[in-house]
Amino acid sequence: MQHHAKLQSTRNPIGSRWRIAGPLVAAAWLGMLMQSGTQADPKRSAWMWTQSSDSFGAANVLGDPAKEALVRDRFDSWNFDRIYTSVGNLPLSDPEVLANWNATLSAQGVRSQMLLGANTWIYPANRTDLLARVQTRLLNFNASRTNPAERLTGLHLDIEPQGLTEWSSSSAAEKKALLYHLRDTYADVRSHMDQFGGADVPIYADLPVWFDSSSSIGWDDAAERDAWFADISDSLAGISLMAFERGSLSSIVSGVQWEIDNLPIEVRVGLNVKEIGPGDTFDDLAELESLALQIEQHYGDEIGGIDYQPFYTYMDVAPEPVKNADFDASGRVDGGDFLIWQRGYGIAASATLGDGDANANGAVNGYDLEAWRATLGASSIGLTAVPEPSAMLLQVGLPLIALAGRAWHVQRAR
Ligand SMILES: [Ca+2]
Ligand SMILES: [Ca+2]
Repeated sequence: MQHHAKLQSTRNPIGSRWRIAGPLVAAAWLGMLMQSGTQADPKRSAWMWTQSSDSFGAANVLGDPAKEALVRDRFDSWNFDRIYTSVGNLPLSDPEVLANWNATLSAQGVRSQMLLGANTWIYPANRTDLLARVQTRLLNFNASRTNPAERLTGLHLDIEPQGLTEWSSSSAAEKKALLYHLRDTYADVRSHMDQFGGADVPIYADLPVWFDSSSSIGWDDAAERDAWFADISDSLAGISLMAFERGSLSSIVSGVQWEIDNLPIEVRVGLNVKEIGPGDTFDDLAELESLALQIEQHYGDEIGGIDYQPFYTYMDVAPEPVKNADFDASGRVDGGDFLIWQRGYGIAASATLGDGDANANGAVNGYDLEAWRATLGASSIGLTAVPEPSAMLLQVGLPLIALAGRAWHVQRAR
C-alpha cells in the first residue's frame, strides 16, 4: 500500500500545493490544460541490454566516457526520464563506473533502473539465485554509495513465463500456475528488498498485454484475474506492457486499456524497434514514431511513457537529433541567442525554439547551451530547420503557454 501512495503522489504533482499557490499555479494549470490537446512533452525510456555484439549495448557504453556522453545527449533530445540498464557484474567489478553512470543520469533527471531478466527465475528452486543477485548487485551497491545520486533508483524485472520453452505446450491450468509463480517471485523480491535495505527502491516489471485475457490464461473468472493483478500491484510500482506486433493505435488500445483502467500502479507502453522492415509490424522508423505519438496523445498522463525495445537498435536506426540554436531566428547564432537561452534556462516543459530550446525536447537546459556553443558564429542557413508549430498556435497559444510554463517552473522550483 505504501508503494501505491508514493506512486500517486509522484503522478499528481499538484497535490496540496494547489490550495495555497494562487494565481501562479492557476496560470500554469491553464497552460497545462491548453497543452493537453496538443503534443505534451512525452517521457520515454528503453531497455538497455548488455548486448556486447552491438556498439550501443550497455557492455560497450558504460565506462566509455565519449559514448556515455553521446547517449546522455540522446536521452535529453528524446525526453527519456529513465533507462533500464543491464549492468551485469559492474556493481561488483567496477562500481565506480556504475556510480558515475547513475549520477550523471540523475543530474539530467533520468532515473537509472537495474534491469534483470531470466525467465526461469519464476521457479521457486531458482529464487535463492535471484535474491542473491538483488542483494549483491543492487542492495549492497546502493548501501555502499553515500551520495544518493550514485545509487540505482529501481529494479526492473523482465521475467517472462511466456518465453519459457514449456509455455506453448502447457495447458491453461499449467499456464495459470506459471503466472502464480511469477506473482510469488515479485512478492519475494519485494519482501527481500523491504527487509534488507531496499524498502525505498521501487520494482517495475515487463508483462505482455494479454495476461488479463481469460482465453489466453484460463482465469476461472474475472475475480481470479483481478486478484492476481491486485497481488502483483502490491509488489510493483509499475509495469511496462510489451505491446509488440501491434501496429495501430486501436490494436494497442485493445491490448493495454484494461491494465490502464484497473491497475493502481504506473503503466507504460513498450514498442519493439526490431519490428521494422518489409512485411514486419512497421515499414520504417517513422511509422513506429508516429504510433508512439498517437499513443501519447491518446493517453496523456494516463500512461507513464513509451519504452523502446531495445535501446541499441533504436540508437542504430534513429536519426541524429536536429539542433538549432538560432533562437531569435536572426539568421545567425550569436550573443543574442545566448541571452534568450539564459532567460529560458530551467523551463522544464513546453519550451519552444524562441525560449532557447535547441533540440526541441520542450526543456531549456545545458544541452541547449551546448548546441549554441557548438554552432556559435554559424549562419542558420545550412542548419536544418526544426518543424514550426501551426501559425495560429504561434500567435494565440504559445505566449500564454510559455508564460505559464515559466510560472510553473518557478513554482515547482520552490
Ligand atoms: Ca540568432
Ligand atoms: Ca532542450
